[in-house]
Amino acid sequence: MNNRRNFLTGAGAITAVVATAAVSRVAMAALPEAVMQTKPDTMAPLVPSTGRPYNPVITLNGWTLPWRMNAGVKEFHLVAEPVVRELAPGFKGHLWGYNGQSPGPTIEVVEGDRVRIFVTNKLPEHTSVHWHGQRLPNGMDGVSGLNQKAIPVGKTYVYEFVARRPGTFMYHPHADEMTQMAMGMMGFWITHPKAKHPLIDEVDRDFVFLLNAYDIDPGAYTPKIMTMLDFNIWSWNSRVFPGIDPLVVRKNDKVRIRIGNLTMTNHPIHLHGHEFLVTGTDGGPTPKTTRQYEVTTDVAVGQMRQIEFLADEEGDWAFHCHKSHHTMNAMGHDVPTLIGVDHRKIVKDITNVIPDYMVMGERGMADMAEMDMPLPDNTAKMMTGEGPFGSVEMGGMFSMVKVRKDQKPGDYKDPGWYKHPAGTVAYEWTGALPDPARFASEGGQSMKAQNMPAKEIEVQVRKPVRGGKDAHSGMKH
Ligand SMILES: [Cu+2]
Repeated sequence: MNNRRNFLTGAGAITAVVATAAVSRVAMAALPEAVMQTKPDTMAPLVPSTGRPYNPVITLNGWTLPWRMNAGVKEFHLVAEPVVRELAPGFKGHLWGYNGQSPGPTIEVVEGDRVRIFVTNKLPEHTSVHWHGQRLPNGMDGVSGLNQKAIPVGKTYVYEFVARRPGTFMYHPHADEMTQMAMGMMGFWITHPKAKHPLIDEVDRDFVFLLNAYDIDPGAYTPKIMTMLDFNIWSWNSRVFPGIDPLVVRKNDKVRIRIGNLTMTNHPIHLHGHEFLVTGTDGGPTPKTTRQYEVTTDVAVGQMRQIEFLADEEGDWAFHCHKSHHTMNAMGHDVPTLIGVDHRKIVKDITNVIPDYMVMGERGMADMAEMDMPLPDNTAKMMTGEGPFGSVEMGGMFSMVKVRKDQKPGDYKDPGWYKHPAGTVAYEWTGALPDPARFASEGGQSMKAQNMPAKEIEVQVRKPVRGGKDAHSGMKH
């Protein structure tokens, strides 16, 4: 009865009329099982065994929520709750999420499906779920206070609507959003087309992940929720490199990757070795005339982007956010640039006082990846990840698209490192070197020091004369 009462008061008068019949059916049946997931692995795509068929997506370091069919309605059960998420091996976050994980499970339905989602609130405060990008009755849009009462602690609310347009969507709370999204509450939603769609191609592999960000002090477990800009954990599906699984594909597969951004800044997502088309946005599939080949696409805050390419080049291709600070793990941002600074004298003085003192950065920051500095417990190294040729010196929003000709269809297992054919890897030159072409400047290789200004310079600022002559061109405005 609780469900029924909450549903009716929450949904408002208009949708209550639509939902009355559904609610009585709901009241007869027990809640669908709340399926939980505690492992951060990439789970195999969930091939639909009931409902209409579709080609399932694969959620990077995530999973798809199973459903049950109830008189033609697809029923899901989301549980909003505190979770422990492994962000990378050896680094855990105390987050909030759904069904044991942050982000929550991906929800996959087919265009035209009637969907009923039970949302149980096990958080310490009220919540709601907004179905980002969907066409639905206003009372199902999930903005607490505006479209419904917030779901109180311990209660279950029901959302019900028809998935009207195919595409890529997200879900997240619209109640104390700042806290709940900073804590990791979000998930993906895919509506597959009901029939062959002129703008939606069939693909061999269809990956999805969310861009999210946290501010977790080294050694701490809980994100700081008041942070607006200076995040230190830049993650995909609440994982950071080297904890993000590779996107494994078979050579000549047609690949789709769907990316949603629920951080507070934009992320230019960059793929190596291939060109892709942006085939879909928040609004659905893009018209074919607007598509152009890209190697980087910016995913702005609150946006979804869907890219497609033919994976016809074998190898381990880097795939990452192009903001270089976003491919780093936690670091102190107030570290000064020390390149070229000679520390020998000062280090000697400091080690008299602090024997363990270590200076960083006078040759660049690559030392960070090579040195095994003692870190506080539960801290991801800033630059890390061991590749076949040494440290990859990355963190954060970085993974790889691994293209293999012998990868079996439907096999997503990591094939290990790419074995380069002989003679196709950059190598050291040990022969005689030709003189490099170099701009012959007066100061040689380095910039000549100049004392500027040599003498005092007077600057005159002249205001343009309105309606008069332009001093530079003599033209009348
Ligand atoms: Cu970024």
